[in-house]
Amino acid sequence: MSTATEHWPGPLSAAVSRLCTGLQPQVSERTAAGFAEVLRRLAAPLQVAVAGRIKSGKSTLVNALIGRRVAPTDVGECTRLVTRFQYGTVDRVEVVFRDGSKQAVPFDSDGGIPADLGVDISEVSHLEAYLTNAVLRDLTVIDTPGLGSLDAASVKRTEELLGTGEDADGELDPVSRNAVAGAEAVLYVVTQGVRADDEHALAAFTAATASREAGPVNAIGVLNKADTIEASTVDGADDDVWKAATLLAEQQAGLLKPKVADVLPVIGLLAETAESGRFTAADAEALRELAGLDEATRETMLMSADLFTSWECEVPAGTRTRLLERLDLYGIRCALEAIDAEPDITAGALRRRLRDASGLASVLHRLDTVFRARADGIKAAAALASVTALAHSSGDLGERQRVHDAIEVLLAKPEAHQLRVLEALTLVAAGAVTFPPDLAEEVMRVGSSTDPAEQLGLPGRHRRELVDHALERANWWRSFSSFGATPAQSRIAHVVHRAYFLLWQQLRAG
Ligand SMILES: Nc1nc2c(ncn2[C@@H]2O[C@H](COP(=O)(O)OP(=O)(O)OP(=O)(O)O)[C@@H](O)[C@H]2O)c(=O)[nH]1
Ligand SMILES: [Mg+2]
Repeated sequence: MSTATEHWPGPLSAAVSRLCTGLQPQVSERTAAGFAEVLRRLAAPLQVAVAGRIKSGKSTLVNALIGRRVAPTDVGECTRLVTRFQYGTVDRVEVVFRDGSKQAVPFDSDGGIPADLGVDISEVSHLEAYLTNAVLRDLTVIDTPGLGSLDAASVKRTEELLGTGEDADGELDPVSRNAVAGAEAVLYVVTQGVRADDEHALAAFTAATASREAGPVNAIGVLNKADTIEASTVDGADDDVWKAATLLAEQQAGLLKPKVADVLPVIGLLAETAESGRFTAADAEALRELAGLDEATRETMLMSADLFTSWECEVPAGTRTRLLERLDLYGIRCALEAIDAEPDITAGALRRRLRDASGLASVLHRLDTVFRARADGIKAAAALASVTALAHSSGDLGERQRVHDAIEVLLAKPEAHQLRVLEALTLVAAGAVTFPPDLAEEVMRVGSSTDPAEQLGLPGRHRRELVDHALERANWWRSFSSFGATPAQSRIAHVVHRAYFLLWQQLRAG
């Protein structure tokens, strides 16, 4: 296997891969097999699990992210299974059985994974879907089964399933497999009804990441089904659904932090419909007809799903049911308002309006800044954790020492500094090391972006200003680390100082 940087998400992952290849001849066969798996995962796209409670809209969101209605939603046995969506040159789906054997399954007539597979589900480990969709080139999306309050056993099942992952050929023993298992990042789906301190909801989260720590570095939350929030019940929302959703998402973030970087409101259903080609010209026409109804009829119909489909009107009931399934009442209302404002709006423009209303763009942006931009650090950290766990479980003290030493050498390199920043950020976010609020915020900011201006909290400013500011903060954190700080704070201050210093060097050179 080549270790050229372009095969890895970045310089740190490349360094970790060199560490693995270098150590392989010096460790037991069993550990070496584990390293091979670590190497394979390092070169693969970042694995993001979509986790959360039963029926929170995980699969719907997966479809929105991939831009294709491929994950079965609502009913069917597949919603009980882990499905891994990864990039492939030809669309295909495989059932992977517990014994490691595989069987291809055909897509259904709509191009989705069939809700029922026609195989003995108790024998199934998970599904592998290979799709040509470009998003999957640098993100593997894992749909997980929903976990309900009476469903504690599912936690273990998800853990197991994610653990087996692609390694279905049985080369690894269970301990090694567990050491390299788990998604590297999590998109955690909550809905209004879910309390953030619900232990089952959090169990789902832990299950998705298996042996790894989830935190602000590799996890974001979404408050899904924002459209179903009763705005009048939320203080300060002024009867505005999106405002209510934003307020509730902030509350959830307060409860869930530091488990996640942020909680964003989203309407998965609208996002799915707008992104997966499910919104057609015929839908737009039907909406235009509905927009033409008199105000009183319209308002009555929009009062409930029942009234919407059963009320006497020219648009056929079947068409209305279809609209309801794709947009729900909130989406329909959005569309009607868009048509009111611009009667000649095209179907394409209407679709974009619905996409805008779904909040998907912010989720994608966060995925980019939290996950994709950090893929190098996240993957390298996950790989190092696996390497450490593998060495630890080998029982050979000499081997453990060799691995330990190699990791020490790696951590001393400048490219490894981002690991220290991620570590520091996690400690601060978790409250394990406390700082005054403004300093804590600064630590989070430095570690939560790869864009220098954003890291410095000076978006849009001139580079000259950024250079000066980076140096000023580097100096400040250095003196803070030497004077004024507790030992724990001092360690973090040192990391922040160096981050600013490296940033200053980079800005000055660039
Ligand atoms: N109104 C509304 N409905 C949604 C939204 N997202 C998903 N749904 C609906 O909620 C139902 C469940 O969605 P799924 O995507 O299957 O949920 P899930 O979390 O994957 O469910 P399990 O895998 O069975 O746990 C479906 O009928 C979706 O259409 C949303 O944002 N708004
Ligand atoms: Mg599902």
